[in-house]
Amino acid sequence: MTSPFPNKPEFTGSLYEPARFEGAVFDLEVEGKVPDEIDGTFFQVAPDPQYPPMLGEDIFFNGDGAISAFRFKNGHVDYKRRYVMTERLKAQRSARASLHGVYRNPYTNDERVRDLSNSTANTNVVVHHGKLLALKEDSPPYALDPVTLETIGLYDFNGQLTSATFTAHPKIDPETGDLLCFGYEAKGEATPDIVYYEIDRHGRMKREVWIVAPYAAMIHDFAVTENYVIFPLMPLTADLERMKQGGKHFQWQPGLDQLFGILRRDGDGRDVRWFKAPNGFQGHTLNAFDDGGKIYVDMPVTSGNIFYFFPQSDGIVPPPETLSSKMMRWTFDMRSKGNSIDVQPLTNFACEFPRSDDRYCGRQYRHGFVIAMDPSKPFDEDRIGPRPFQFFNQLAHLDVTTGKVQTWFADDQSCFQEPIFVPRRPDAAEGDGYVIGLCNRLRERSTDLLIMDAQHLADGPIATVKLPMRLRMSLHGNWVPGEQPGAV
Ligand code: V55
Ligand code: FE
Repeated sequence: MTSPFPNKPEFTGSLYEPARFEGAVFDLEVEGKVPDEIDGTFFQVAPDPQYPPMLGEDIFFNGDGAISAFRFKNGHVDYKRRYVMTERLKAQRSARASLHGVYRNPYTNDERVRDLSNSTANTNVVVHHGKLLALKEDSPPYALDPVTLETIGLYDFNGQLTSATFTAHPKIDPETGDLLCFGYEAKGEATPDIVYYEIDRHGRMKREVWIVAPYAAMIHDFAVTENYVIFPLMPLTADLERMKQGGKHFQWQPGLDQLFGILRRDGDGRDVRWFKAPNGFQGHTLNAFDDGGKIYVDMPVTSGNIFYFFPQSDGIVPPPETLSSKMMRWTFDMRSKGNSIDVQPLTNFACEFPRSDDRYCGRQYRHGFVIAMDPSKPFDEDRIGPRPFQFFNQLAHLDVTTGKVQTWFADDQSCFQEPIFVPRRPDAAEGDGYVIGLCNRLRERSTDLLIMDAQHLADGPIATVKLPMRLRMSLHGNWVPGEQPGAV
């Protein structure tokens, strides 16, 4: 590589300096004891730029997807990491330079990649019908071999995918194993079209429903209950003219409401209703369920734009410390005629990257796990520098039925990445099991994988799995039980 990464927060510090390696470590070092009953693989993905940005600057969301796989067996953990060999990464490697411009603006890319997929495959990884799918919401998935992490290629479900895009936040129906998923900007850049799909455990398309949103805007995560689909339309709009002029894909709109498009799963989409709440930033879904008449969606919300890299039209972004953020329960009354939403807080603190026991996805549930930020806790700013973007210094367990919260704070240098919940056994009670997640030691510039008893987070980790290298900040991942991930 003939030039260094920019000296900017997106590329520096122990959380954001690119890691860039691929490789494997057999039998990671463990402090404490990894329970023998944890048997399966934790897959997750990080944006990790292969090359310094062509335009001299870039956002975290535009890094090339690098997948980590932690294989648990008999108290041992083996590790493997490989990049998704996307069309764009292959082109960059042969040019030995970045060829890509502004995030999700193909008009700013080098001519040499004009006809290639723009996907970085950097946001989430799920296993379904035997394939590891690496997801980015601007494109169809990339399929990989779940054992070797070898990239097979762009995957359109054998021709069944009719949309240009596919979400990074599909759900798996716990009863049927169906993949519940969608695309937004589904007819191409900045289109207001949305498609909802249900794909069965063998990869066959079962349901396809198209709707049109009031305007083109980001729908990052969504929710599915037994009877309904809920699309949170964020006040981050997309505009083709702006893109053609070299501008950003998304722009924050402080004058727009938060919208939620709701349709019946078994309908044709003509029943879609758009509920609204005052301007705010919808985060990731913890879980959701319905009781026939009312729908409950648990999701953190922030009072303003937390994506500082997608400012409003006058360039303004609110300083993060002026924003407030909480986990909220959004209740939609489908029997009402109006379009208002009842919103009640479930926490009094800021949290994100929420996870629940996936066996209860879309069903009435009790246990939630999040990473949280307590600004009153000590932080070694003298040696580390200011807290980086997406800094979370606590792990928390929420009982959404009682409001009880258990937290764990490590120390003045540690921060957490998104955890997963792993049931103790396939038939264990809801929330009985382990919370597993990466923890970055910012002063030591190292990364550990922590294993916690899900019901006793406050006791701290029961095992600390030491990685001999630092991992960059990642996004999402999932647990796949058993020896052969993806066996159908
Ligand atoms: C998000 C992340 C993305 C993206 C769009 O966290 C939204 C939200 C990693 O990329 O492209
Ligand atoms: Fe996400």
